Amino acid sequence: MLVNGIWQDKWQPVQKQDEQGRFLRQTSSFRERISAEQVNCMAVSTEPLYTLYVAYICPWATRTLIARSLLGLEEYIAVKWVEPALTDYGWKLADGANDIATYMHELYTQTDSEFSGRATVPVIWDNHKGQIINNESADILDILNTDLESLKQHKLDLKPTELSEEISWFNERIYHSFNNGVYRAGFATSQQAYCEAYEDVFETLEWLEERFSKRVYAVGKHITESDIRLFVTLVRFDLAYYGLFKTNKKRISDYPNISAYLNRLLSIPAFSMNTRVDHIKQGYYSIKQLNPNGIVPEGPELSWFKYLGERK
Ligand SMILES: N[C@@H](CCC(=O)N[C@@H](CS)C(=O)NCC(=O)O)C(=O)O
Repeated sequence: MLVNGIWQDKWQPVQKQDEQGRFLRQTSSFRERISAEQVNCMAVSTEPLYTLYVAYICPWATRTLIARSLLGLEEYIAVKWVEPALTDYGWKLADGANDIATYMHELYTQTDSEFSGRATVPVIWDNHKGQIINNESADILDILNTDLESLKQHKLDLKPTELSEEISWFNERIYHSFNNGVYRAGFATSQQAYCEAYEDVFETLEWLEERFSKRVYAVGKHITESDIRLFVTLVRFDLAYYGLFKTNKKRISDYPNISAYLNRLLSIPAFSMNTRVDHIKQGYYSIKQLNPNGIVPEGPELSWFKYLGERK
């Protein structure tokens, strides 16, 4: 991580803990939006004015990738990605993405030379100013859906006003217990903290299994932001969380209704084309604290790989 703009070489991919060994996620620091005036410039520009920097391993970054594809914003927002495994210098930009920096943390210090904190993905980068404008995936979802409304090539609203309350409720219901719940289990450093998280994860999965006995999508009758938020955790579960994070009471494949829902989403290109099994496995299993020898499991073989084609 960075302290006053200087990379700390004693860095470990371990997150903050409370005194009971519970994992605490850092809050995001760059929270700007894209103004109407900037949107007008984007509409007439011959090249993308913004770039999303992502990791395919990262569920938060993948939220933004799926939204960009679903909304048809590809020509306005470029994408650059990092290599799947975290290095001693944090995320390393992949070949072809490293024209302005070698590591993600350089984007943070190019924006704020005194930055202190973790150099996380996703970020949305202003190509002209050479600065991060936002590094919070929830904001970026909103930027793509709302600020860039007039640029969408697919007329889809990920948070329609009439469903907005239910979407926020659903998002809240799954965030602590499931999206972040798997991380709370994986990074817990006490049995108690792990057990609390494990209980939350499986209580939520039972609730979802029941919910999807009657529903096609998470909220309402169409795809919304809630489907994106749920999908990114579901799709990583059997590949990484079940083994590495010890959330191993059941696999997603053991829940028929949730599996059917996952398959339904994966049959949509915006979901399948932003799912990289190789990055997910290599990335999670490179976390030295949890897997010191770095061995990446060969399995599992999952029936939904059929949706991924060559991209697996
Ligand atoms: N609040 C952020 C969280 C992003 C986040 O935690 N990203 C992880 C990858 S999944 C990361 O970049 N970690 C690097 C680090 O912690 O140093 C968001 O949702 O955008």
